[in-house]
Order: sequence, then structure tokens, then C-alpha cells
Amino acid sequence: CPATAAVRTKTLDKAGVLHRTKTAEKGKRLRKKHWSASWTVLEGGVLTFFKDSKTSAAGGLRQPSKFSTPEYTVELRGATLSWAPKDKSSRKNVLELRSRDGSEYLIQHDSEAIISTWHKAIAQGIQELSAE
Ligand code: I3P
Repeated sequence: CPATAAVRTKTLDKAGVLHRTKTAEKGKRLRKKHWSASWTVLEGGVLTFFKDSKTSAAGGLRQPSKFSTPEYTVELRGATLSWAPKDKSSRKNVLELRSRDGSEYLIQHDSEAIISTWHKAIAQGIQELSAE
């Protein structure tokens, strides 16, 4: 539907460096957390975490995949997003994203303003996909 596509393009595109770690893989909880800073792109209902924040950020917003390899891609359709409970991490400003296939990610930024814009954008993406 072209109208929905237009809304999605207008509201969802966002990119920047975030701290993230995967905590579950298809329903199976991972034993260790490995936080890393990664270039992160929200586009077309998909959140992509790239491997290396430095090389991929150099590629810019438009074509980061030319410069770096996606490490995780998260389909927002059917996903849920919430502020992570305190027992999930000692860090501040942590979001928890659960994909429909049962994978889980923590997403964090020291700046409350920055993490809040991501919270808004990802939540809006999830909501728009569920409305289609
Ligand atoms: C973990 C590391 C993580 C920390 C985690 C530690 O230790 O310090 O950053 O998560 O805490 O276990 P290690 O490097 O030895 O794996 P947070 O930074 O999110 O608190 P946890 O055990 O409470 O998950």
C-alpha cells in the first residue's frame, strides 16, 4: 500500500551509534553479554546492527552495507520493545527489544535524549507494521 510505505519512509529512517548486546537467540538465553558499540540503522521496518561502528559510520547513512557487514538484523514486525528492568543490566538507559522469533537484544546509550529518540522511532516502527 503506497500510503503506508510513505508513512514508513517519513517516520522510520534513523541511524547512529548505539551500544548493544544480544541476550537470547530464538528463545534460548545466551549465557554471556558482549556489549559493543555499533552503527545501527532503522529502515523499512528492520533494525540493523553493523559489526564495527567506525568503519560503517564512515560509510554514512545512505549505504552503510557497502562499508560494513550487518551483524544482526531484527525484523520489527511482531517485535516488542520496553525499558529493560534493572536486573537485566547495571547500565542506564537500556531498552530491550524482543523479535517475533524469540531473539532478544539490549540497546543502550548514555544519553537519555538519544536513547529516547530511538525508543520512539522503534516503537513507532513496530506499531506501524502491526497496523498494516
Ligand atoms: C559482564 C560484563 C557486562 C555486564 C554483566 C557482566 O561480565 O561486565 O557488561 O552487563 O553483568 O557479567 P564479563 O565481562 O565478565 O562477561 P551490564 O554491563 O549490562 O551490567 P550481568 O552478569 O549482571 O549480566
